[in-house]
Amino acid sequence: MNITHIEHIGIAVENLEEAKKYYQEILGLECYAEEEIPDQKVKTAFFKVGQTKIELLEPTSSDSPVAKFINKKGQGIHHIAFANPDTDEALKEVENKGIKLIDKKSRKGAENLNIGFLHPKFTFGVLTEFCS
Ligand code: CMX
Repeated sequence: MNITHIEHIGIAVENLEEAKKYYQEILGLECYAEEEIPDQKVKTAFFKVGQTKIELLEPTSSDSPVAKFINKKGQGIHHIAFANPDTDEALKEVENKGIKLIDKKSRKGAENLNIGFLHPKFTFGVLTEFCS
């Protein structure tokens, strides 16, 4: 395992435009990209904080994993994403160590990254993503 840094922190929000105002106007961060990811049923907005990004996630449908999360737990930190050189290798490695995966193989996420999720039941309640 060769995790290099926290690539991003995903934050579930009900309304992207409202949440963006807080990051822009109160914290003074710049939203450098917005993207819809139909596969994940979310709209995203990105802010850079050093090497790490904040990824705001608004669900685009009521069966989006993010909509389910908000209904159950409310708005807030949804996942943490660790950068590493090869997501497929990292997924295989943790699976061999007994961690249940959501994604057996990497798929394309925001910013064209190769992403894969680990199940929060096996990661002490934190939905964990690998990305490369
Ligand atoms: N963090 C911590 N725990 C979470 C969670 C999260 N983000 N999302 C769900 N859970 C927990 C639930 O609270 C629930 O716990 P209990 O069994 O104790 O009640 C359990 O996981 C099962 O959750 P559920 O609501 O019943 O929903 P599902 O089983 O349908 O799905 C999960 C759960 C994690 C497999 C699903 O949300 C998933 O596949 N997530 C990964 C994909 C994703 O989140 N994509 C959006 C991000 C987009 C991006 O960044 O690219």
